[in-house]
Amino acid sequence: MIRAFFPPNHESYRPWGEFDGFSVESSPEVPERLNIILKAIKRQKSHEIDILTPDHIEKKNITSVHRLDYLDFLKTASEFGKTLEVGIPTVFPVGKQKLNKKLLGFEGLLGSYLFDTSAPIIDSTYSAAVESAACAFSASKQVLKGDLISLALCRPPGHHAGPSYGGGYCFLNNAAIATTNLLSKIERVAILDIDYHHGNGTQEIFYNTNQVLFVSIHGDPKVSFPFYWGFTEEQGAGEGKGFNHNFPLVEATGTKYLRTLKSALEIIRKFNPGALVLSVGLDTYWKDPLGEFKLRQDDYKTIGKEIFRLALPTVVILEGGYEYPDLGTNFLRLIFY
Ligand code: Q9C
Ligand code: ZN
Repeated sequence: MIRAFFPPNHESYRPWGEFDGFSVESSPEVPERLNIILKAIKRQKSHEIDILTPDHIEKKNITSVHRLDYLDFLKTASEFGKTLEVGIPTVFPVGKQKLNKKLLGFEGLLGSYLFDTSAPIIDSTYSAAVESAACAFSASKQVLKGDLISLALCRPPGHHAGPSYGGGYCFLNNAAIATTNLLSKIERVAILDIDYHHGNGTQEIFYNTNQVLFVSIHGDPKVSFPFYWGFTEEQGAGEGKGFNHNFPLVEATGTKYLRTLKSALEIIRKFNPGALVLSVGLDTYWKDPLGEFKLRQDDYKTIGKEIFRLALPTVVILEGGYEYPDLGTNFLRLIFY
């Protein structure tokens, strides 16, 4: 039996929108995304999947990844959001040396904790982010208890969130929270991030450690969000040097993608990890409004087959994917190939 954790109140979080360079657009990171995946899971009969709500996550299991001041900011800003309607940064402290956050007002805090306009603070932001993180944490607990695979149907997503910042629809790094929990019992954990966008937050969180291998296949940052991260040159630092691998691609089709995936999986095998955290984004789909890759429905089966040939205990974390109704079926194709 496979356990899938979902955040029971995720529908209360409907992000307001984002500035995309020309105009304010409504956000594609909507409750319907998760509902369509849940529906697809309930419809399928070939595997027994238990859909569960996560246990409460303790604060210490979030602050093991995120700085306390950032967590406090999310909480207070969300409370503020009850009266303010929406908090979105418009001015960023680019070039400002030694930023003393204690001096900042609300607008200043927004611009120093959020790196783009896509992660709005509304009253439900904090509770939704914590529930989503709880899903990842619960899924990782199950794998530590012996489950071979456990699913965290996270919403909002997490891989763009760093130690003290959010952005790209993300607030808390669900994959990093799961990984950190796995590290309490497992010496080496590999993270494979197959979302269309580079998982800059996850990369930064584990950049200096050799206990976590981070491998990502994503749209080339020259033309793709988050633009400042995801280059091949970023290979880790200090003890973590050589434990970060980026595979930026321009307009990949299935064949090109599969070739890259095989190199990525070879690196993971050599690392010989005790567990895998799989950050799954389905925005690599040809119909996705955000991604520029051209993956087809059947490609997800091949991708799943290749990944699960690693035969590692795996925590699956949902990241992006904005085309529905195929979102749910593509997710299932990847997991059950
Ligand atoms: N007009 C994830 O997939 N900006 N995040 C997109 C579209 C933000 C993607 C602009 C993209 C964030 C988890
Ligand atoms: Zn994405």
